[in-house]
Amino acid sequence: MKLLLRVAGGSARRLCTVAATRRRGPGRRLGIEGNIAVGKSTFVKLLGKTFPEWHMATEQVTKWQNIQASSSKEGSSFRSFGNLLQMIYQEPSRWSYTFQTYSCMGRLKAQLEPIPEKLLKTREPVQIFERSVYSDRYVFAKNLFEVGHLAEIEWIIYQDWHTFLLQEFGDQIALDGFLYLQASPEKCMERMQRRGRSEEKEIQLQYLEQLHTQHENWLIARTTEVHLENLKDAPVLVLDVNKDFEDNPEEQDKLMSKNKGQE
Ligand code: UDP
Ligand code: D5M
Ligand code: MG
Repeated sequence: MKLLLRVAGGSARRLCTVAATRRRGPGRRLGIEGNIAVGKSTFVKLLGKTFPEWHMATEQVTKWQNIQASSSKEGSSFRSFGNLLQMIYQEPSRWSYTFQTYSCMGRLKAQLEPIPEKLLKTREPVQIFERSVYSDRYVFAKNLFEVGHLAEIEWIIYQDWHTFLLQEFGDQIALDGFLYLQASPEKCMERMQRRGRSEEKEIQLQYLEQLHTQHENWLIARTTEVHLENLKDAPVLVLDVNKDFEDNPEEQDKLMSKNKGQE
């Protein structure tokens, strides 16, 4: 099945159609995937400007940087219990499993959110998710296990509840396809350094290379074993973002009009 992203340029009105529905329910739901600092948030902002009627669910990085109790008692509502993003980079073997439980829960909640009322009124409701419960498992958790930061017992337990939750929620959380922002690990390194998140300052090129390979295996070569039927042939639109697009209208137009649907 083809994922088709068509942007009619020339006039002020742009038209985007994503044809790939297998999921039941109204509208289209797409995941934006890609390596650290490849440009996902920048791309989501650009989509938001181009298609203001679409709904964007951005990654909850600030939540990970400042863990709060969900049911804080009066007076303690702003207490921070730590910076989980910093903790996973400082002591990955200690905090990887904890990180996976928290990030996956957040992504699950985001994917379970009902379609916003105002979106239902549009002709073609589109929801965009910056990363997904799938990249959590098939990119990050898998890699953390392979490099030894998740113990085998943690990986087994993780996969057990991940599969269970995804099967239980089924169509409610399913996505219709993915936009894979692809760039070399070197380019991601450059952008990550430009962004300068303090938690990420020790990240080595090797880690970005590992994550790049995980993305490629999952979304391009399709050699990663996935455990849900609807994920096996999910459509993937690959966008090459090696060239900077952030402040480059010409590159932005190219990206928006690209149609590289894959069977
Ligand atoms: N960026 C850039 N050129 C681009 C896209 C992004 O220099 O064409 C910068 C952006 O300003 C940010 C960094 O790269 O400082 C990472 O981008 P973003 O946060 O969007 O990446 P993400 O981690 O969300 O994929
Ligand atoms: O990703 C945000 C940051 O969070 C980046 O440092 C990667 C990290 N991240 C995101 N998801 C995971 C999981 N599941 N495990 C470990 N680390 C994760 P960015 O690409 O900057 O938007
Ligand atoms: Mg981001």
